[in-house]
Amino acid sequence: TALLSEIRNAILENQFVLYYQPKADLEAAEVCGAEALIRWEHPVRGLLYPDEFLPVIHDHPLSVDLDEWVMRTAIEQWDSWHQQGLNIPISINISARSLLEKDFKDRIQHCLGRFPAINSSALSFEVLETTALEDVHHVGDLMRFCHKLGLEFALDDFGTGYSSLTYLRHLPARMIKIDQSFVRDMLEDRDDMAIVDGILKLTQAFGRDVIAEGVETLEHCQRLYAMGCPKVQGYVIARPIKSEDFPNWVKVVS
Ligand code: G
Ligand code: G
Ligand code: NA
Ligand code: MN
Repeated sequence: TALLSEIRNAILENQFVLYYQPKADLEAAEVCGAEALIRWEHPVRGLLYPDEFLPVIHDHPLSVDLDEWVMRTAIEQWDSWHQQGLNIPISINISARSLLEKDFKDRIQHCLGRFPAINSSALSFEVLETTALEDVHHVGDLMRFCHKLGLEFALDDFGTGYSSLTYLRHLPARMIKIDQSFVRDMLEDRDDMAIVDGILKLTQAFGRDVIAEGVETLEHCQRLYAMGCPKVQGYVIARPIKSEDFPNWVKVVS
């Protein structure tokens, strides 16, 4: 389609940008990470969000090219912030297609090799739980491979994949991200609260780290903290921030 070639062109023309949403550790009272979220500065249509273009390249080889652009850009960003005195790990979202691509390991090593200054703990990958479940053994193997390089994985939108309980043991992701759909209504909805509580107990039993997504109010923060979930991401901390504004935001909240 026309949009496909427009996207291909937009990668070459550097029309994509990454915004960064902070992750907070309420216990340590610090910013413990930032998730890179892509946007398209379209020359005619203005700023476009992922839901307007990622579905077009779902499962298409272009999504691998875009992921590679994101990886390279996030590493450069980390390096630039590092030079400004910040040391904030960046996570990037990896598409299903990249993950299942045979040369993904080579791409990672190639990318890291081009930036010898980067500490591998500065970068981590987020993978949708539903994607990981498509090929648990392959993705589990990839996670182990990356862990040896020092790169960690997070299982994103956790709780939406239904098979969480049985498959978690085959997926050695360090971090579990509780899907925002459960977090949003947990204070009013007993079922959602039970799911959040269940995920927290599960991650604890499996020795994984956990963060709640889509946290919008202080009340949510207090409740999550009391339940043993001090890590939060969501509008209550900040909306996704432009890369050039990020260092100043960190300075203001620190
Ligand atoms: O803020 P937001 O609208 O950016 O993100 C919507 C969804 O798009 C998120 O659920 C996220 O999984 C996905 N997404 C955001 N940025 C990227 C990216 O750089 N690569 C991939 N593959 N997915 C992304
Ligand atoms: O699926 P993933 O978790 O990668 O995507 C995060 C998405 O959720 C992005 O679209 C981001 O802009 C959005 N988001 C982040 N924090 C909040 C929040 O507190 N509330 C809502 N409604 N959306 C959020
Ligand atoms: Na994601
Ligand atoms: Mn995410």
